[in-house]
Amino acid sequence: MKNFNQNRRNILKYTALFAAVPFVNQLADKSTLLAAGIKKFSTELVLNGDVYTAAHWGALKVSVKNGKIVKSTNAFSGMIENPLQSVTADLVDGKNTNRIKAPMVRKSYLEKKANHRELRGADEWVEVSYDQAIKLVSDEIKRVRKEKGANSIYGGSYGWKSSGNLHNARTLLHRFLTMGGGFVGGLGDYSAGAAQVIMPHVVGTLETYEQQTSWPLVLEHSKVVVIWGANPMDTLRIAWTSNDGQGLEYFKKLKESGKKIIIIDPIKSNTIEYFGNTAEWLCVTPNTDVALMLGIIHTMLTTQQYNKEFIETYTEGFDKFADYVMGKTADKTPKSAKWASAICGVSESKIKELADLFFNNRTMLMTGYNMQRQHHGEQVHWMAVTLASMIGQIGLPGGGFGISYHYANGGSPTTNAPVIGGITVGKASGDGPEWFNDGASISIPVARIADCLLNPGKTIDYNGRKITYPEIDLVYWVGGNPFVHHQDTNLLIKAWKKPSTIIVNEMYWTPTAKMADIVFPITTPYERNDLTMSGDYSNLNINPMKQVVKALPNAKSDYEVFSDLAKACGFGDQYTENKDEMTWLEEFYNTAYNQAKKAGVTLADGSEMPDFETFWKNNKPLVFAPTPEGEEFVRYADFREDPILNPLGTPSGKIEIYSETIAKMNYKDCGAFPQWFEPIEWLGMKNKPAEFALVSPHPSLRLHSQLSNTSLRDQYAIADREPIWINPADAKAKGIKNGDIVRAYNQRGQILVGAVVSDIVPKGVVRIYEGAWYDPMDPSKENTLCKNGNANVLTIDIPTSELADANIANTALVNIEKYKEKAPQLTAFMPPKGAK
Ligand SMILES: Nc1nc2c(c(=O)[nH]1)N[C@H]1C(S)=C(S)[C@@H](COP(=O)(O)OP(=O)(O)OC[C@H]3O[C@@H](n4cnc5c(=O)[nH]c(N)nc54)[C@H](O)[C@@H]3O)O[C@H]1N2
Ligand SMILES: Nc1nc2c(c(=O)[nH]1)N[C@H]1C(S)=C(S)[C@@H](COP(=O)(O)OP(=O)(O)OC[C@H]3O[C@@H](n4cnc5c(=O)[nH]c(N)nc54)[C@H](O)[C@@H]3O)O[C@H]1N2
Ligand SMILES: [Mo]
Repeated sequence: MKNFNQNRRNILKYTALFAAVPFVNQLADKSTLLAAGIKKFSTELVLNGDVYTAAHWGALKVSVKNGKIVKSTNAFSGMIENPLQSVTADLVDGKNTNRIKAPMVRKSYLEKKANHRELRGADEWVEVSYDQAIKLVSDEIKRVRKEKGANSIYGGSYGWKSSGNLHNARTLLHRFLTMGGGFVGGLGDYSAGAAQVIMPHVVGTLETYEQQTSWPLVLEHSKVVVIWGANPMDTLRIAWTSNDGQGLEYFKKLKESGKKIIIIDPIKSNTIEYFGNTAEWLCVTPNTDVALMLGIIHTMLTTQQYNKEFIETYTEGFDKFADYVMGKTADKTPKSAKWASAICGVSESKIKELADLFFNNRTMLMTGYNMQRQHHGEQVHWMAVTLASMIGQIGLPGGGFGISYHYANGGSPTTNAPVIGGITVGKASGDGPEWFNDGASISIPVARIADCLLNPGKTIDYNGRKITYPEIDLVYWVGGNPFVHHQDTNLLIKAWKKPSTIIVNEMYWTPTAKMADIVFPITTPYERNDLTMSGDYSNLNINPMKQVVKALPNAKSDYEVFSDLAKACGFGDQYTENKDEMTWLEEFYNTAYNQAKKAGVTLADGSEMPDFETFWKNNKPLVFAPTPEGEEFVRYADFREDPILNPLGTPSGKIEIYSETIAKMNYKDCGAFPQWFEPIEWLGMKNKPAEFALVSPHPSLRLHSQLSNTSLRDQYAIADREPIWINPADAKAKGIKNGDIVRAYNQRGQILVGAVVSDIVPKGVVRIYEGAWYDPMDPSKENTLCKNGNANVLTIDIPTSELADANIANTALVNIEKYKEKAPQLTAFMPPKGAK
């Protein structure tokens, strides 16, 4: 799902660098940890000692005593603390871990009851043998494929799974479904679904997952840094491959730099708390950043303080956009600072001040993704690029815009590391850009899943083309948690009743596992061997992911499950290529090893990259050094230098402030240039359906729903529920006190949450982090209360626009009231009926 700018990487020469390496710290424990009696690629477990592995939250050193995990820390010392790294033991077997202990099937499904679909989530479960489960699933997949075709099997299976280049759950599923004859896949992602579709029209690349102007240059050259709708001190705790930890270190340096730092966010985020008086917080009304940007742009136009030369040389169609800004188009409304202020809540004088500040100083606009996970989310980054174009510093060191500084350590200089291999889908046949290509026969935008299940045959618009929903009869989900991540849970429950069969591979009894018909118990990453790189943009490390503890008796890796399913379907050898776990890992490693040998790449300390046997035996991450090119990388420098020789990948080769391509699509909810559209629900609307704006950002002490079932929850749960942050004035008006249980509700559903009364949220706004495990009070009833506080019970399941069809998780209004009934017992972390 995420693919990083390989082109950019490839043009960076493999240069060995022996100079000082920033933030490449020493291994926490230098002693080489040898398990007793290592043979070639020994997979014998360390019963007492330290084992190195890695997760989304970074390279880990896990201490084991008598075969049990006793401690887990960063593999490197001296890094900013990341609490997510401390709970490995809980993930294997803690108080709330809630592991799936055996293959299980829902009773009425097993008994082939006619109404069995109605009972999803409310049924009893029955344990079956592994062989029985394999037969049941393979027979059913064969049946559905034969009777209804490949396009009735949904394998989009969106989700963050675990790190690791072999035990890559989603790719393993796709490999199985591709080799079996095809499936329906998912387009795009939940993270940046709107930005990644609009940006190629505007700047010719995805932009969202690409290397940013390097941090050393930002620290050296930027005078003003704007952290716009981003909360990097929380979101940089994780990365798609594995976190290299550098982003947090760079933001710390930024804090200490004395630069002018502005953070624009409706909520006083942990990043704003962290920056304290070294930054200025601008509190903006949720969903109104486009208006704020327009106010700044209008000011620049009226004062004529904008870079006309840049606009002329490097952009397309500014005039048409300027007419809109000045009120010369149909709406006849100048988007003045005054106009903007009335919408976004930032004062007129502040808006004017920003226009002046940005134009007269080297300014870096660092935007997050939240603002585009909103209705008309396409407009935000398009407008930000337009604003940056008027400032005119795109392509200069420390100037312009950056969409990924807050995510996966964008801006950490790229190293000379060779890249390890990974499991692939096999023969793929998609028609999108490479990273969309998951081997699917056809694909639907990921966030349209409920709409697709409910409306087979419906045709939707998507980025200039039409997609007709197939009729899905079987869903196979691995490595994702749609009953937490998808908007409007109650609608998803209805949609989920449509297919004949739903299969889920999971480690835990998550809400999604509970909503399945058949579940396979999966090993945690600490119960299998793997490899991963860290630093999605830096490629700083190659990490061994050594098995830390013995696997639960019935748990299998996704690889084993799909290998056995492939065998049962008659293509086992093709699936496994007759390789076992360690053979694959050796092959993946050797891809990198051979590259390193060929290019003369060494490790950061100048030593040779070890062969696989030595690497595995040594049991520690390899560290590579940034290249000079990586450290001096300026995004769009080549385009700025020569826009004719180095045009962008847009039709005009320039930054498209006006897009003829989009104009031709004729969409009512995405025009030919960026503009302000009123969101479907927001605080400034007439006849509000509910009182408060709900902001549901990413949790600081979890990765979405992952780590919910660990002791970290003790640090944030209020009255055993997900917290809701409420402004003191609002709490007072509703008679809600700190620690009270609150019912948050709207026309879509209702949830219980625990009150945190705090002025970090402004009046009229409440915050509930995404990621709480959905926990229905009575799963047999419609619109039942979620006892644990999953924000998505309240969010809206419509697309951003016909262009990107991305989710709008962060556009919703809700009501709140003190919950006066007896607090129901939480069951989110308990197995369902029939399961141990
Ligand atoms: N309201 C609201 N909703 C949102 C968002 C928001 O901002 N607000 N953000 C959205 C975004 S950006 C995202 S990316 C999504 C995230 O949504 P998800 O990616 O679905 O969230 P995770 O909690 O990471 O779910 C991963 C699941 O995979 C399981 N898993 C981990 N490793 C393995 C493995 O090896 N094998 C198998 N079989 N399973 C494994 C985990 O136990 C977990 O249940 O949420 C979206 N939803
Ligand atoms: N610890 C941790 N880190 C993560 C994740 C996680 O679950 N936990 N998830 C990862 C993933 S998959 C993704 S996609 C990224 C998500 O990265 P983002 O989407 O950037 O993260 P969010 O937390 O959703 O939002 C960032 C900030 O935007 C603010 N915000 C909300 N609404 C508005 C608005 O209308 N205007 C403005 N200006 N600001 C607004 C929020 O209050 C929050 O402080 O994070 C990644 N990092
Ligand atoms: Mo995401």
